[in-house]
Amino acid sequence: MNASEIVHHLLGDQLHHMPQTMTDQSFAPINIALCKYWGKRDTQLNLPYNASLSVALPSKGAFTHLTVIDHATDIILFNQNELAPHTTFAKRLIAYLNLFRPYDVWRLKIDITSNIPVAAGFASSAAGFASIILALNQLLNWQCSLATLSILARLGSGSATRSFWKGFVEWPHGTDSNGMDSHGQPIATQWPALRVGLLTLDHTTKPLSSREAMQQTVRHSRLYETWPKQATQDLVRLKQAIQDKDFACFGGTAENNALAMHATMLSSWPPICYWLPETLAIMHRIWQLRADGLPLFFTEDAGPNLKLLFLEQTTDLVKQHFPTIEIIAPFETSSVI
Ligand code: 2P0
Repeated sequence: MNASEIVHHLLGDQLHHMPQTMTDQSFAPINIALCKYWGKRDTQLNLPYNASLSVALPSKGAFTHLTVIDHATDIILFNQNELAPHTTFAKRLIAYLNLFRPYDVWRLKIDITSNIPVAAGFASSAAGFASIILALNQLLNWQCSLATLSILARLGSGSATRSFWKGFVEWPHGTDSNGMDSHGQPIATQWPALRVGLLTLDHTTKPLSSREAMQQTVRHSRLYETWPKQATQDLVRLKQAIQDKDFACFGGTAENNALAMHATMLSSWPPICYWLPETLAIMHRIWQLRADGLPLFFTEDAGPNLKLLFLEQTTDLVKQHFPTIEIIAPFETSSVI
């Protein structure tokens, strides 16, 4: 099935629902991958070669507000700025929305607000597409399960699959060619002492999108063939480490997984390198601090910024070493999704 057929299969008669006039604000958090999604077995349905695992940051993400408008075209606002219809993101978003209105032409004002830097490796598209599908579910009264919404969000962006739950979320690669078994699944175990520190080294938009980088790596990196095997092993180790609250294994596996993903990018041709000199300098500082006894690890996505992984009891030390860090407690009970 193609994306349109998947939508028909999952929503059926609900595709005839007419929208209410507006939605309340729908929010979805960003998720930080500890075992990365890197490479697609199906580029249209965003089906991955390997399973991945993330942790949600409940206070960071995207808010979407939808309003039905009497207008010839959709209007897209991103952080209060209107996007021109010919921009890459606007075209991608409108093509995505068209999947959900095959019978009736209604136009929307799509008002998205994000409290994270966009396209700088902070998983902004995941939160964006997840919040959009949550808003559509509300606007069109689909009453879909989160698993179904996760599949529908995947059609917009793969990593959005994991942005529907608090805490740790696994995204199995699945074996079904239509991807019906490839959606987010929450992991019940909590880890209240876990801390994620966002270290923003650069705010600028990345020159190559993660979508393009992923495709180029699959096609042109000789290291890529080792990647799904490593990711499969890392996922098992991470789940066990979460279960055992074994932070050394957890942090070490996550860091190694991120570096292995970047190794596939560096070994593609032409090479892809998201690291800045500052990124590498911070990596060396973390390795030195770890050698000196501080249990501190990092992960990095398709951008130069680092996410530090540590435990509550080392917060003051981490702040001393990295004064600009923004610290999130993913399992804090006051953080509401
Ligand atoms: C992840 N990333 O697991 C990995 C790690 C970036 C590095 O998922 O093409 O924007 O929309 O499915 O979801 C970013 O890729 O790609 C991503 P598409 P997406 O978080």
